[in-house]
Amino acid sequence: MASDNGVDSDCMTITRFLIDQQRSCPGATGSLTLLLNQLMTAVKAIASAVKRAGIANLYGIAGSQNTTGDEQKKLDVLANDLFINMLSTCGQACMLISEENEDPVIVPEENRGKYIVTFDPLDGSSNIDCLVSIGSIWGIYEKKTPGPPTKEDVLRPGTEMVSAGYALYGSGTMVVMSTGCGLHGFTLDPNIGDFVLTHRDMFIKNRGKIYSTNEGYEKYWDQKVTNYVHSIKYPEDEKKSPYGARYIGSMVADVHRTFLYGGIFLYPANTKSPNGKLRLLYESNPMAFMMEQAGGRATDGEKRVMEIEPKGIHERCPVFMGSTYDVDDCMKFLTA
Ligand code: P6P
Repeated sequence: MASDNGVDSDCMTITRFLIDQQRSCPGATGSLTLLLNQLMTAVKAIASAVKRAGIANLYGIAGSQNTTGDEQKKLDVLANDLFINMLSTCGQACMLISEENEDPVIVPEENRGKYIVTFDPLDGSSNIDCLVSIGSIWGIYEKKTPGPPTKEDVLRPGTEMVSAGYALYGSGTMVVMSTGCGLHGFTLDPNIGDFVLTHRDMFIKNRGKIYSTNEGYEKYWDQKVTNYVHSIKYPEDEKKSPYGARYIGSMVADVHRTFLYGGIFLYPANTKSPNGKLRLLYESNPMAFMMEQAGGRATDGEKRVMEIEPKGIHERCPVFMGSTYDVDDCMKFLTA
């Protein structure tokens, strides 16, 4: 409980929460806690840069392009540098997979640890200049093979992840993460410059009233996707009201709302993007890991996203995720 001067003398920070969780995880050495602490430093620095962007002239195109040809904005470059510098110097990671880097970043041998981190350092960056919420997404694997890290060490299904999380840079800054023991949300308290637990044991409703997708692409969708979306916009039962539509175009913001309010987020494959747009290793898998921890579902239209065997580190996949009953209803149309 906050005392008079707005500081809770017994606040549950992320670090304290992770140390508590570590105690109940046999064999935990504190290595993941140290890695996540460094990751939080990157997140706090990005949050500060996002808030200052307009004043500090961090908007605008940095001139370079990332692996998928997106124009890189200055904040994208800064966020990527922060993730790489914080994670490659903490002695807990051996390889980093970033949306912004064509090839894996191999940590110098003297700094290597046992974890592999996949991340999108600033997702939704096309929204930066209009102040719409953006985010960072990450997934963590433990390297299981001897010798120097290679791509094969991370081309594994999401079921082998040990942790996943996202940061949301919006009206406030939140981190939502899981280490496999439930999904928990932490809010940045500017009074102490640290994240404090505000959403313990997040669970998604088994059915919502919101669908979230870019309907501008309906022309390119498979008919089965159109049939599903039509079914929730024009319910057969006259007494049922249609689902509401909410789409921000920033995955972290759209999925965060889905966690809190329920419903379904979908980015289907379409004739322009035969595998969908979202990347498996550092967008869909981390979100799928967290969605299942929160009691939700995440599929690619056929199977669990986390069962996909990746072939490439920048591979894309279709995504249908959210409340179990909503995803199950959607799957009935997709598999009809
Ligand atoms: P579209 C942002 O560029 C992003 O990678 C995700 O954050 C978001 O969900 C998606 O693309 C939006 O894509 O095609 O609807 O603009």
